[in-house]
Parts: sequence; C-alpha cells; structure tokens
Amino acid sequence: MNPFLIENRIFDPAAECMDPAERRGLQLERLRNAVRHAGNIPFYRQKFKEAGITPESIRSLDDLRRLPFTTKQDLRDHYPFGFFAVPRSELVRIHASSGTTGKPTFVGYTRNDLKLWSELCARFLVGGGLTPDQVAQVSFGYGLFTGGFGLHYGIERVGAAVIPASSGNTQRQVLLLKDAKVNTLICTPSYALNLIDVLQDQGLKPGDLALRYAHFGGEQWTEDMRKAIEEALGIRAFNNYGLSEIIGPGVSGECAARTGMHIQEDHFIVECVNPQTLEPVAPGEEGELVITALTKEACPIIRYRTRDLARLLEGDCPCGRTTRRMSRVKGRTDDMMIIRGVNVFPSQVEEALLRVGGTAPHYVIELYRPHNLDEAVVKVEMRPQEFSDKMEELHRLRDRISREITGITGIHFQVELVEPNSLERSTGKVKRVIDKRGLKID
Ligand code: DLL
Repeated sequence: MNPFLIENRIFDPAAECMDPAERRGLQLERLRNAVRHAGNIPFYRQKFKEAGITPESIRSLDDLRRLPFTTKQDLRDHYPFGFFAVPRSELVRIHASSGTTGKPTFVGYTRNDLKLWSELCARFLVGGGLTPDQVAQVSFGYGLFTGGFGLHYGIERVGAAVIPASSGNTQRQVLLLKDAKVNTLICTPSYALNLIDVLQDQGLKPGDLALRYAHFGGEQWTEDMRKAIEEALGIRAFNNYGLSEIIGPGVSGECAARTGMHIQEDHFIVECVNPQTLEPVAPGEEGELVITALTKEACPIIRYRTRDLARLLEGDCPCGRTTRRMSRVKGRTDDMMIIRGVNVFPSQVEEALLRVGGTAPHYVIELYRPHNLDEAVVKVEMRPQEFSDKMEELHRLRDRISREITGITGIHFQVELVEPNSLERSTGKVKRVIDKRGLKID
C-alpha cells in the first residue's frame, strides 16, 4: 500500500536524509561550537565555569547531559536582551514569545539565522506538499509572534506565492481563500475552525475552493481535530512544531507519510526528560522536550526546557528522511489541569468530544472550587442544524459526552451544550481553560 496520499518530496535531501552516524558527527562538532558561542552570554559563561565545561571537554554527544538547563525564568531574569550573543549591529530582526502575562521574551536573529529559519520552514512545507506553483495564505499574525514571518519566508524560499493575510478579519480571509484560489492554508488549527464556520455561513463547500493542503501549528490539537478539519475543508493537513525561544516554527514538521514530526536534527538536539527528575525517559516514553539549538547566532540556547510533553518516536519513516521524529504535543506541563488530584489535559477532553461527535468542535473548559472541591465544566457548542432537536436527544448526547470524558480522564465533567456561535472564536492561539478556582500558579 502506498503510505503517501501526496507526493513524497524532500527539500534538502543532503541534510534530511544524511547518514545518521555522519549526522551525529556533525551534531558533536556543532555542539562544541554552540558551547563556545554561548560563552558570550554571561549566564552561560558562569554556568559553564561552575560545571567545568569548555568546548574541548565536549567529547561525545552524551556530554550534552553535563550542560545546564535553561528555563523560561532564566530568560525572564535577563530581560530584555541578556541572552543575546552578538553585537547589536549583527541583529537584523527581533521577535518575542507570546507571553500570556507580563513582559515578552525577546529573541533576536542575525542574517544567517533568518536564512536558516526560512530553510527549516521550507523543509516541512515541501514535505507537506508545497510546490512553487501554489498560492499559500498565511493567516498567522505578522508581528512579534514568529508564526507569520517565519512561514512567510519559508514559502518564498520554496518559491510558492505567499498571501500575507495575517490574522483576524475572517470574512476577508474567506474572500481571499476563494478569489485568490489559495491552495495551501497556514494558521493555527483553532483559527481553521473559525474559518470553517464563516465558509459554511456563506454556503461555501470544499469544491468551491482550490484549497488542498494546510500546515497547522502553534498550538496543541488532536488527531480527531485533524480529521474534522480535513473533512470540512476537503484538504490534507500537516502538523508543524516550534517555539520562539528556539527559532519559531521549523523545529519539526510532518512529511507526506505523517508518522510524526521530523526533527531538524542537523540544527537542533531534542531530548525527552522526566519533568520531575530531569532524567531521560525510556525510549518512546512521554516526557518534556528539552531542546538545544546548535547553530543559532543571535540567541544560542542550551537545553531549553520547553514544558511541552511529547514522545520521541522509534524506527524509520518510509519517506527516506533519516531524522528522528516526535509525536504530537499532548499538552504543556503548565496547561495540565489538576482536578481533584488527577492530571487532565485539554487534549483529552477534545478527544472525547470529537469521538462522540454531534457537536461543533468549539469548546471551553471551566474549573471551579465551590466547597473546596474541584468542579469541571465543559461548554461545547451545538451545531446550528442540531440545536433545536428534542430535549431528550440533547440529554442523551450530553450523557454520552460526559461518559466518554470520564472514560478518558477518570474525572466527571459537567457538560453544558451551548448555543451555536456563543463561545469566543480564536484568531490565533485558542484559550481552552478558564480556571476560576483561585489557585496560585507559577
Ligand atoms: O507558536 C511557533 C510556531 C508558530 C510554531 C507557528 C508552529 C507554527 P511560541 O508562540 O513561542 O511559538 O509558542 C510555542 O506553542 O512551546 C508549544 O507549546 C506550542 N506549539 C507550537 N507548535 C505546536 C504544535 C510558536 N504543532 C509553543 N503542536 C510551544 C502543539 C505547539 N503545540
């Protein structure tokens, strides 16, 4: 059976299909350089000194484990530019991470960093079907967020035509999709849901569009959500992963076979550790991803604790790339809800909702603590065509959802079926959890 539903293409075969032993050699050489270069940053200079680390003392890739971790707090402690390793004159761009509260975390790029970034984005875009004859619409925000500009230059690097639609104004986005005969859509999966609503409101069907592919990233989504979006748009959707502190989008992405996201290992080393002990997890087990950027000039970063939970996958991919793959991100350690002592991820609730079906894929989770006991509510939207159905059927649907969620999470959620279009729509990254318990979070 052909494992590819689209043509299997590789942007940079020399890098992506490199002999693994040769790649490990390259990583070791680059790791030494990264340690040397990171020494320009006082934080690392101090840490390396304390641990007796010099570039020459890095003799094998196992020595990576001797290097210090870097956390978001470390970056915050050196706000604004304490993690920049080059003189101001070498910087050509500054972005910032999407901090939920407080100050942003700035990240800088040299000219070489920008060149690398567009190549890394081109790799996963080509893997997921982008060709020079296509039109691609970028519906990520253009601004401090790395999604818009990162993907924009990746598309140009491939040679396709980019429509820099940016985020928001969904009616206009739909007009562009239709009239500019867009083939490839690029945004967060939750924004794709928003677009689907507007398309359907306008009576547009997949056949009315030239859309065939989508590249989604920037937030967690489930396999069931992929199926729902693919069906609604008549497309093939690919997952890509990255974070501003490392480079932005381009750390990893799916190929035509969609058996996990290929990590761009010539530029990044990804470890998977137990978030409590910080020891490596067993092969194939879930843990927190820790990423070292091997070649970044402006902001080299060593063993960055991403807080993203995922698995590193074993085995070869039929596409011919030799790079290690990672699973979908299940959630962030800081998105994990602890409800009555049980760890629950929004992705598990999403899985239950989409498995039962019969509702729209729009939901929000609210947590309360009325009598010192946690209560979890999931509000999920009805589809317009089903909203006026009989009460009895609605009750049955609610019970089915509730049972499915309990089956997956072990926790009882009160299910509220709410009116179509009553929940807030996302234009970028969706907020799935509203915690009203007044707990202290870090
Ligand atoms: O979201 C970079 C990006 C933009 C990646 C566009 C892909 C596409 P930040 O704003 O710094 O950067 O947020 C990074 O988003 O640590 C993950 O928690 C989450 N994330 C990014 N991609 C995925 C994905 C960008 N494919 C944070 N699946 C990361 C799940 C993702 N989570």
